Amino acid sequence: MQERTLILIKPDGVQRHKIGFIISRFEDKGLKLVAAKLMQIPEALARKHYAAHEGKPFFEGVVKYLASSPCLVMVWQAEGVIQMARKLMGATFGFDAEPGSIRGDFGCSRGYNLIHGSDSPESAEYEIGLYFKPEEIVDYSLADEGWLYGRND
Ligand code: IDP
Ligand code: MG
Repeated sequence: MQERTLILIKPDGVQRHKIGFIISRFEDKGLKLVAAKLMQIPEALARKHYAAHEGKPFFEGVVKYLASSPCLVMVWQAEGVIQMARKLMGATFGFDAEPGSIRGDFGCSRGYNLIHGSDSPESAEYEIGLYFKPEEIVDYSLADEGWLYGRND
């Protein structure tokens, strides 16, 4: 069963010209892009996005960060995409994220971290609903899906 995840290229990723590199990682992995838009996220929407972190010491800071400059907002789809995307992203901040991961390769900040990815099916559903209407998500097959997602059983 294919699932979907919300991926944002955050303000530093857009400003640091990393859109192409980051999308390449997802395409190279074989994941399928099903929705995308560039947008300046209003502060009220950033608060909803990070609602699960309300009350934590970094909440106001991360809300300001997300709303500070445009983001590329995307939905990616594949079986197991949520966990695969989290692994491609790496640990929360570049200073201790694994080399080979997006955060590990492209950043060393302890505040900015280039990318957001949903952490569970429940948060993916909530987060996708904040940014996209159902009809804005494109349902299609990749021509090589049989090879990309093939099994032996
Ligand atoms: P994640 O993005 O790896 O899932 P979360 O713990 O869900 O990390 O935190 C959400 C976002 O809040 C992080 O991506 C980061 O931008 C910010 N954040 C998390 N912890 C801190 C912190 O200790 N200081 C500053 N910002 C933080
Ligand atoms: Mg998170």
